[in-house]
Amino acid sequence: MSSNMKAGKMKIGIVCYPTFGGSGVVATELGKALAKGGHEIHFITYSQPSRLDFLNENLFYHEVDIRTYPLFEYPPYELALASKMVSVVKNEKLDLLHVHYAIPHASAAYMAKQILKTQGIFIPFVTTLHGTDITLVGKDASYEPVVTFSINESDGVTAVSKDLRYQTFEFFDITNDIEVIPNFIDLDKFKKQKKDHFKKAICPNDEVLIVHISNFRKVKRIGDVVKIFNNIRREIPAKLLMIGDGPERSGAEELSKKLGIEDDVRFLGKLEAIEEVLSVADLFLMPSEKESFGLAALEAMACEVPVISSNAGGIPELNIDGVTGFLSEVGDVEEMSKNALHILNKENLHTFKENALKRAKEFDISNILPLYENYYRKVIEKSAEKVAI
Ligand code: GMT
Repeated sequence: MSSNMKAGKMKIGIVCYPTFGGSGVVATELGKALAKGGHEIHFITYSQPSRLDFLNENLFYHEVDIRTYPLFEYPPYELALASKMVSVVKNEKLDLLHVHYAIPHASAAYMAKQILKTQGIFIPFVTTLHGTDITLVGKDASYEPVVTFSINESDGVTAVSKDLRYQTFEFFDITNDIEVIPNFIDLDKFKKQKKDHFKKAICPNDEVLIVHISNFRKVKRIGDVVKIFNNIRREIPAKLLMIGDGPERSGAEELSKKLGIEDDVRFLGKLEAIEEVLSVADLFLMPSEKESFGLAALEAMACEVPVISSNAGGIPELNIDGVTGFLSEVGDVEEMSKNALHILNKENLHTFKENALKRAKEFDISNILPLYENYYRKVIEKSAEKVAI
């Protein structure tokens, strides 16, 4: 136990993908909030997390050195990560490691834990499951045995929705408990801002503004986004902003051209200040085939934007049908379009916007942060008891 821990504060190492993906965003925002709350936070990643953009005396960043060698066609990242975790735990006297996204972070943490044990250092680790580490990549035979093992060997496991917890028990032979701690939002950052000039620039004739944000992977069903927008645009003047990038982008650009709507669809690529775009949006589209939680939808709701989504995965735990937006079966473009027009009707829009914000407030970071803090303490205490036996 560190001296910090005695004062109620913990020293925590956070491992995540430092990219624009939802798991990296959650890990980074969680670390920032914990640091603001007085805990000492050490990020261990291969590059600076994209949202790690503020200075705090309790926040540290350790870069994983990935050495290449002519023999390696694939540099062994997991080994470099485990070695870095060993040195950070030792040098910084951490109380806990928290790894986000099971592959390969949970197995690297397990390896670090075993190495440290041989040196008389006992470090517990918590694994947070985010989605595709379970529902897509994780259950593939090429990773499944390692994922099952490392979930079962974690000192604590959390999932970002009840559905993801359920899917994990369905797909894997899990003997460990899984705690559901939903994703969260910082309402000081994600709030509707006055950006009238921006709205005017995109929608000069007072068109409604539809927004989609994702990593443009197949599971996001980007084609459905364009088709829904096409149906909306047939009925009312509208513009679509597509934010993010990924393998499905060029196909969606092609589809917009084929439908003759390319002048009303703008692909902006990856953006940092998405809350500014969301501030002027009227509707958010998330027709995903898989979605463990739907963080991008929560970010939209916090900016008072209702959501048209599929009913995949954990989305129904966030978006309430007929209240904050609507849910449809995956691929039901016609129903999604009809529901979008219902929301966009001037008589309904205001109520949906209000409801979206009200719902988002339930996921405010101030409600979720204590769940992580209490869970960490429970895991640290339980593992200290085990060591003492
Ligand atoms: O959505 C993605 O493909 C990115 C992915 C990630 O791991 O970075 O997102 C997953 O984690 C997010 C944060 O917990 C969730 O909000 C997303 O729903 C989840 N994505 C999927 O399950 C497809």
